[in-house]
Amino acid sequence: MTQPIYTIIGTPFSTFTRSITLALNHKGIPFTQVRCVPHSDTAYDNHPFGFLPTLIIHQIDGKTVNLKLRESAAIARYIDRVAPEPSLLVSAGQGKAIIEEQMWEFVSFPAVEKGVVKPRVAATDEGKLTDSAVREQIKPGVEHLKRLLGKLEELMAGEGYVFGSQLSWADFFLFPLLADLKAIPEGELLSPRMLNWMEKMNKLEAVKATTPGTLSVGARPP
Ligand SMILES: N[C@@H](CCC(=O)N[C@@H](CS)C(=O)NCC(=O)O)C(=O)O
Repeated sequence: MTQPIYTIIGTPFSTFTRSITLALNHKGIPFTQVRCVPHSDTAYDNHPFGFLPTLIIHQIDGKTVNLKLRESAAIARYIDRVAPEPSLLVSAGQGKAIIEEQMWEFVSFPAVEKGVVKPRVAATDEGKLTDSAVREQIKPGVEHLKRLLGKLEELMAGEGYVFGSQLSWADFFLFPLLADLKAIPEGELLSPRMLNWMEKMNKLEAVKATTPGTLSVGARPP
């Protein structure tokens, strides 16, 4: 069997990495995944700041290049260019999009992981605090996240995917974050609209293929 021409550097536990592997799976692009955590030697070997993910493009037009592409937005643009179909872009008029670039507003929501999911998981794994003590500790993050989720929902179409009937990068960037959130007690913040959307997402083959190794099934990195 020939080796895939793409390698993704990053643990399946990483939400940005999962956004990219969701798209690779959805578009039927074979890849190898190297599981590592941010700021590990492997991460630094492939990314100047030790972040995840990096996409290694081994060949271009049959020529070996082993090019390292960093930043998930850059990787998404590359994937769209080499594999435009099935499209993950939205057109003006889809869902609440007035212009197509609004889709890219959905690529980064640090409030989910930094303020809530990471401290909750760290406290749970440490096992020293009661649930109510953890809740007290992360209260400001939870309040902030509550407001963010409300605003996010206002930007989403009333039903279906983030932009209605068209599955897009917005879904693939948002889903890993909210799937993690759903796995912890603060998942109670998710509204019926968000939960319906997640149910729809869970039916996708790409979501099923990228679930192992994530917090949503209780895994830990790498
Ligand atoms: N802007 C980067 C962000 C990637 C990112 O934050 N990845 C996380 C893992 S999901 C990471 O490497 N975090 C390390 C850190 O924040 O120090 C991208 O879009 O690729």
